[in-house]
Amino acid sequence: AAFMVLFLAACGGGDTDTDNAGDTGGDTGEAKKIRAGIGLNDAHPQYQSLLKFKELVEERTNGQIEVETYHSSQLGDDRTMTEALQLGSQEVTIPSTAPLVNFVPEFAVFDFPFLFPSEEVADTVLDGEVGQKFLGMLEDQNLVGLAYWENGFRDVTNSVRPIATAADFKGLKLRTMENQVHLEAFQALGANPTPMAFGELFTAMQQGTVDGQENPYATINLQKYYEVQDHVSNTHHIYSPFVFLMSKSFFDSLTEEQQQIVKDAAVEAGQHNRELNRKTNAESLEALQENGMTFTEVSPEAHAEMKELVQPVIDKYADQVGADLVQEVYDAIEAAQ
Ligand code: KDG
Repeated sequence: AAFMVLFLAACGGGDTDTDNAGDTGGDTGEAKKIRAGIGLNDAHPQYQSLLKFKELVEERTNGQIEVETYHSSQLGDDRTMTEALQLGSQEVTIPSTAPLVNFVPEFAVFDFPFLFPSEEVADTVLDGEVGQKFLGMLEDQNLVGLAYWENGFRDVTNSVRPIATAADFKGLKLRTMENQVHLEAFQALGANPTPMAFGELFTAMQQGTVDGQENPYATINLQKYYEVQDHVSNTHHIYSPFVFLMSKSFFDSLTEEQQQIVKDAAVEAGQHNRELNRKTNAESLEALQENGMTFTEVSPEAHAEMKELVQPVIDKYADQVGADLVQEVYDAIEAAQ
């Protein structure tokens, strides 16, 4: 019932508002509103998990905090939404860590190709001391990192040729996220990459501005990229974390109890997100083939060659991140295995 009242209130149902005020505790003060936006569409596990966050927060605050959810870049892309959080004109977004490097350069370590060997190791490292240290770095940027969610291992698709080895990248126009490590890594593989916001990607592939892109299987399937792409390979070149971000000025305006509620809800909805995401990713490769894409397996030897080609890019950015911090991440990965 509380949900309905909020929904009606959000739709401008002024009359129903007062009728049901008692249900939400709405007469004890004005509800605070969280506008939460993401780039992926409403079929994606990220959005489904954002709905879980909404449910937990509205229930636990008895409607004192209302969550409005937006998908498909309705409020902007990862970068512009993060800027809106800094300005206080939006409260929540859940970007990939890659575009966050434009705000906190140290996050670039998570863009090192082939860094995490598995999702489980990523969970341990990100939820552990090192991962939390990176979240702490967001504060200076007027951002609060409440939890890591999962985007997942990324795989390349394109409409020119199947990719089995590094040589197959030659000359391919690939869209990358807005991140220098990704850009240079694909250049090192021989591709011709272009950074672009997620919301522009489908049209860019449709119009042939780019030949391909890279994203987890779930995204490729749920965003219907198979309509404009022919080939998919298990390049698994990068594990992409999401960060659940809140505007710091908004977070600071909450009571301590409310801060704890939003933090717990972000973590719990994040657990749900990881489970759902893994299940969806596992099911999506088959779905992609049913939807007409050819699947090409990258051999361990071909993976090793790709790794060798991108190593100079990793070395270059290890300097930027700082050798000690990079070592901390490597040690945590080692310890988690
Ligand atoms: O909602 C998340 C998206 O905005 C984005 O992070 C998805 O991986 C992504 C990409 O390729 O931009």
